[in-house]
Amino acid sequence: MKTRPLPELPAGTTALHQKLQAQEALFLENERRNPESPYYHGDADPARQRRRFLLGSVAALGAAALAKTGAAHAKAPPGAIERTVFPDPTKAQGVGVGVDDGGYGFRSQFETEVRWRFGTKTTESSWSMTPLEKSQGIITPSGLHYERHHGGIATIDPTKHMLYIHGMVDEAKKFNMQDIRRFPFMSRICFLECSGNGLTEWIKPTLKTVQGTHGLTSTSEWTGVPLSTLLNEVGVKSGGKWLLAEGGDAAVMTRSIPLEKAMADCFLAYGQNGEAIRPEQGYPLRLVVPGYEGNMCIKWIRRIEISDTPFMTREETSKYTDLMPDGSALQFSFTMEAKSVITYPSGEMLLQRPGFYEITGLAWSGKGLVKKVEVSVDSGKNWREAKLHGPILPMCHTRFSIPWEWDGKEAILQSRCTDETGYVQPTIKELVAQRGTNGPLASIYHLNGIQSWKVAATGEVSNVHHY
Ligand SMILES: Nc1nc2c(c(=O)[nH]1)N[C@H]1C(S)=C(S)[C@@H](COP(=O)(O)O)O[C@H]1N2
Ligand SMILES: [Mo]
Repeated sequence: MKTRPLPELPAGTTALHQKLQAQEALFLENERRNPESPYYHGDADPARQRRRFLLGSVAALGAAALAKTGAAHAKAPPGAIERTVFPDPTKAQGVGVGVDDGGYGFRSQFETEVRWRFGTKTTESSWSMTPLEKSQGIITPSGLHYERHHGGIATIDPTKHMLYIHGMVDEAKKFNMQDIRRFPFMSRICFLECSGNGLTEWIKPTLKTVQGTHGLTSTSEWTGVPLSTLLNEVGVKSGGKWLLAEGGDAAVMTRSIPLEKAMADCFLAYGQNGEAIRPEQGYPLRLVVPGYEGNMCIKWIRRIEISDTPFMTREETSKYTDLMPDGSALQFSFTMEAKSVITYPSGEMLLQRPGFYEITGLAWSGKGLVKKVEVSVDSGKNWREAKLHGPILPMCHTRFSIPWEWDGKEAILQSRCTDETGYVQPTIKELVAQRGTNGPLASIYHLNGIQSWKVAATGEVSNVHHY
């Protein structure tokens, strides 16, 4: 049965906000008890503390027995295999090569962060978000890349997959994956961002963590064929100005892309971070449109049609338009404007004591390079320029950091990105003034306003709106 994709957002702002808050509260309850989590708030529950003490003494008593049986186990989180933890790893052999990793490998059982799924009714039309709070450098591990599917994850046999290119071309052609792999390839590290990233945050701070407020963006190294190579192969007729990209999933997602952009830097990716692209990201082939909103990067791509006009698909008439204050809708708002966010410290973390902290975060711009990131710790009164860590690449996440001596008093942390065009990341208030509040959540798409995190005197960090 072919299912129609659900509407992008359930109607009713409050219901959605409440549902998301409840779901995130549950997630946080678990994280707060996990000593490996950045959200660890110590063991506040006295009953749990007592159990811990008892376990501690059992462990001391059992040390001799442990040496013989090699026992204590740590509970493995998803994406890890549970291995025995020896009190002294120098006194026991480690795990043999290839014994329990299936030849592929897993991360440490002590690393617990996972993607977090938004509270939609079905898992097929869903978002899942990257845990940015523990991110390091700029690459998102493939298993933590954010996901946005309108009709579930298509399962496609690469030996049967075809890409058709037709319309205003000299000769319509079809390519199988072997054909595509024979063309000269390219690799590029760039970000993808869902234009719905932050959609809950227009009216009031809603989600508590940076995963919730900003987790619909990730960075990968993508490998594939420039779209211009294939378009030259079929020969675009003069007058061709737009192309339609169509996905081979249940949603048959389609979007119009200006030919000029397609020829400039779009590419068809079959590789992600050194291996085949993941099913969630569009295996075996996806379109990458650097710097443009994520929904244009059609996954499981099976058809490209050339035309002289845009195709006016559902995704560019009903969805992915921006409702303006006068009731008109802005169409084809492709570019993801400059944005940044502090990932550490961020919402729901607990600073244990005053003193030194290295504030860090990510900045990016769909228009090119990040030129400057400034950080304020006093709600925007004073700004200091942060250090940008290499590699600094156009249309790519850029890591920044800045030292901070916390005096133990309430502080509001903010970051502000300036890109190479001179564009400065605006406040949320400025954006609301521009876009108005006609949409179901005020506005929906393209929220790139400055994020504020409040550090309370207790050390608790929370999501606030602060201008
Ligand atoms: N075929 C197809 N392509 C698609 C989608 C989809 O549902 N089907 N979702 C789009 C949206 S809205 C986004 S934000 C990105 C998400 O890419 P990711 O899941 O690899 O992060 O893919 C886009 N391409
Ligand atoms: Mo999206």
